[in-house]
Amino acid sequence: MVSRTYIFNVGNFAFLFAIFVVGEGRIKGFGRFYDWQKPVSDDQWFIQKLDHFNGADGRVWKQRYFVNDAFYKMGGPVFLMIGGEGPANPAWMQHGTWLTYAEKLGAICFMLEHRFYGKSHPTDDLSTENLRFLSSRQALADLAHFRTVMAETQGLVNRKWVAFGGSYPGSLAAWFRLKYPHLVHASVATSAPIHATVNFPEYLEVVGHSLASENTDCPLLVKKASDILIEQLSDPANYDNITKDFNLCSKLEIQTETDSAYFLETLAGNFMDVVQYNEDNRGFEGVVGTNITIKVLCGVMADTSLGDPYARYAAVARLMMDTFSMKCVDVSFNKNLRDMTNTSWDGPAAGGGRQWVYQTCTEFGFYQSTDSPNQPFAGFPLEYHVKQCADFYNITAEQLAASVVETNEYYGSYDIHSDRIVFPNGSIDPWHALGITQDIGADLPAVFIKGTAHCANMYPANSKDPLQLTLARDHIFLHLQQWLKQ
Ligand SMILES: *[C@@H]1O[C@H](CO)[C@@H](O)[C@H](O)[C@H]1NC(C)=O
Ligand SMILES: *[C@@H]1O[C@H](CO)[C@@H](O)[C@H](O)[C@H]1NC(C)=O
Ligand SMILES: *[C@@H]1O[C@H](CO)[C@@H](O)[C@H](O)[C@H]1NC(C)=O
Ligand SMILES: *[C@@H]1O[C@H](CO)[C@@H](O)[C@H](O)[C@H]1NC(C)=O
Ligand SMILES: CC(=O)N[C@H]1CO[C@H](CO)[C@@H](O)[C@@H]1O
Repeated sequence: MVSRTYIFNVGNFAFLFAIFVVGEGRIKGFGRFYDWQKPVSDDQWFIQKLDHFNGADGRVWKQRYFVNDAFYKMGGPVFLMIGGEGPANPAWMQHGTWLTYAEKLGAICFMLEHRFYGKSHPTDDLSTENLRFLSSRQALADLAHFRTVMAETQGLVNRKWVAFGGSYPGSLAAWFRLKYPHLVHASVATSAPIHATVNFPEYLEVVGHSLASENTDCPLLVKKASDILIEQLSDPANYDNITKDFNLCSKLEIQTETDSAYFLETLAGNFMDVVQYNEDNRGFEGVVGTNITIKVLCGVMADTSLGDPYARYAAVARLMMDTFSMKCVDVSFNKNLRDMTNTSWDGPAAGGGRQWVYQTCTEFGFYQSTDSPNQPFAGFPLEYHVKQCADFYNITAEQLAASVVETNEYYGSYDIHSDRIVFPNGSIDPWHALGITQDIGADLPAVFIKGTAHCANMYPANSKDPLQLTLARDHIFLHLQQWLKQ
């Protein structure tokens, strides 16, 4: 699960949860279903329908999945990790808290890659025409079909299936239980945004609070820096200096509001990424830069030896570039537009950017705008995000608004009528603002973890984890244990 930083040079997208592919490692092989000599992180392929909602369309494609039956005990449950808006990372078949649960409960573990991400290509390309087969509803129907066929072919019909997911797949885990209760016994829906909304200004409010939790001056310094920068942008005479200060790949050009919004969002993205993943144990996924934390960024912002807040903001940008071994940062919106409209599977945004932004334009919104006065950033308002739906996919603001309303009608938003779903969330994570952070009922519990970021409870335990995180993992396990007896 990569931050946005991996897929794009610098994060310009609301990547909730993308996934790194690391090729390393083998886990114990299979005795039962597969050639035991094969490493279990080998790609497996499932024949899937293209369109679940049109019986007259018989087209099929191959969906990637992984299996690990090292912990399976006859009669044990089946764990299904739901893939999200990036390639499914086989590292999760070897690491992660869900495997600790699997070991204790004797579960067999599957992970299904989400359609249109990674190697799961339902169509020849990513044309807007083809992307109409990309939706959470189709993805849930993929899960249902996978679950049904695997149960029959692998002798798992009478087993209890448990769905896991973090971030957008966390929402899918909750909705899978909600919409297909006969197929899924229980779900762990981590850091799941379950309310769709076109505008999501609360995201940056939480980023501000999370920075303040480190140092109350930190968001104020960021605001000062952002204000100075915006003032500088008003005079093209400053562009040479800005280009140098922020190590831009080519001379800054601001011709439209979109150009400046894209530039400012790119710089704010440094803070958004770090806050979203603060101190999460993501090293096993091959993620670099996990030592860049809120503490580090706020340390730079408070360092008077670096100059004024503007100079410190530039120092943060350079620190991020060094960390990710980038020579320079590209802030040209026109280049981004070319990348995002490239429909090839080899294209520069095919790692997930083109697909995920399409899902935001047709289902969720989730636009992290600067529209709230109670946050430190400025310059990338809702209109800027909404316009991209038109620029990239010819989707109007009216279509976007209507589809977000429909998403909430279909899934019920916060009004979840179900049971056996647990909703872990982290207080530092900006996404908790759209999540379930208070128990809906005894069988729909929230686990709100003070001080942790996005999906913290899913990563492997670490001796440095705060006590409340360890307790949260145990708490989730107790729910599962109890539910599996029902
Ligand atoms: C650009 O930076 C240099 C060196 O810091 C400074 O002397 C110069 O005045 C700046 N230019 C503008 C237009 O502010
Ligand atoms: C983070 O780790 C990298 C590599 O281990 C190191 O080069 C870098 O100095 C560290 N950065 C900080 C801010 O600790
Ligand atoms: C799309 O991206 C691929 C791979 O980078 C490139 O070869 C191709 O020329 C691009 N297509 C367009 C239309 O730019
Ligand atoms: C954009 O969509 C409208 C209908 O919403 C259609 O009339 C128009 O041809 C489309 N334009 C492109 C470039 O696809
Ligand atoms: C901020 C917030 O919503 N806090 C709630 C989180 O969930 C717990 C229950 O797990 C509530 O007690 C908190 O009030």
